[in-house]
Amino acid sequence: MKIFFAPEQLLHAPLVELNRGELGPPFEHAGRATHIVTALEAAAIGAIETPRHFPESILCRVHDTAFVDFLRGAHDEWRALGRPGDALPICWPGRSEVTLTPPESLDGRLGHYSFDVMTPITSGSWAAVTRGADTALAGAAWLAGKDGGGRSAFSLCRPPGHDAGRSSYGGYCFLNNAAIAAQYLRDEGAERVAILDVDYHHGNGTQQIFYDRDDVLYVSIHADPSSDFPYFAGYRDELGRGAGDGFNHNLPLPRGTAWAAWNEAMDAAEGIVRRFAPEALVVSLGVDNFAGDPLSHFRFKTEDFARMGRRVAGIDLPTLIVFEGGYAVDELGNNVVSFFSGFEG
Ligand code: Q9C
Ligand code: ZN
Repeated sequence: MKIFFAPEQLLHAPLVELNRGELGPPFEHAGRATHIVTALEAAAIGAIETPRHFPESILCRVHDTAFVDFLRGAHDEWRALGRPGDALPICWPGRSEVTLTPPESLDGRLGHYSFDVMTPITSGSWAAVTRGADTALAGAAWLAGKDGGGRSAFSLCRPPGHDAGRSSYGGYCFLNNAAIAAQYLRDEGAERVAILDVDYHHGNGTQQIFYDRDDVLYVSIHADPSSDFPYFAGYRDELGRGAGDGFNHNLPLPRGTAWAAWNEAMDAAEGIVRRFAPEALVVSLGVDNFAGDPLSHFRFKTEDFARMGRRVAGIDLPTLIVFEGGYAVDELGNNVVSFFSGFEG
């Protein structure tokens, strides 16, 4: 397997996370990525390559320029105000008082662009997330035959991306790595690109970015948002809009779902992808379906990720795998290695 990983991604280092009313250690931390790197090396899944730098303008193919500018400067602004620690929002526009203009105040903009309180902007966040995008883009370029090339690649991105929208961040995500990669594949000539999201959580950001489009299909299997994050998107009746009508498919499953029921949902997802006849597939891979995941409520065993990898390989398309969630740190490496043993098996 061709693997891309930029070590600068470790520079995003949140100090605390608000969880169930208490400040505690962040679930999304650099150790997630280092554990996976160690496991991939030990299992000899493939050589790990550092991605090249792509022009920042590529980010704006799927993200709003003002949003990108905000992310770049937010922590410097925070420090310039004499504040310690991580930049966190304190308030959001209420449903009936939405202003579409980002306020001048940093606190106003933190509330304007974020949608939750668990995604702090730290001093190293910008370096990390831009190199995360490079990691995804290097994988896409590999598929597109730009820098050598092949039929599959793994972009080990961290922090994750699929909750970040055109101009919104949250769910530990800042830049939408999978969306940036899918758009790059389009720009390099693929007529249709499918995104299959198998993270435990719905990828509300990816859905939003492509909701009006018929050239990028989004299909997601995830925990029912009526019980789980991101709560406000990911329902079955969200099918796309305008030209995009019929090109967004959500397959929510109840808490407690184990391999057999997930696999049936995968039958449906595969059918939807095949009917679309894409030239490339981007997989948002989360391993938070794992039974031992501290944030999730599915019941995958480590060997079920090999089955998942087998199913993804069976779709038989040029495939870029982009890493998303998974928080059972001690088992993360095993679960990712299991996926690739099935994918390549
Ligand atoms: N404070 C990804 O897995 N919510 N995003 C848990 C605990 C976590 C999920 C609440 C939602 C983030 C990419
Ligand atoms: Zn997740």
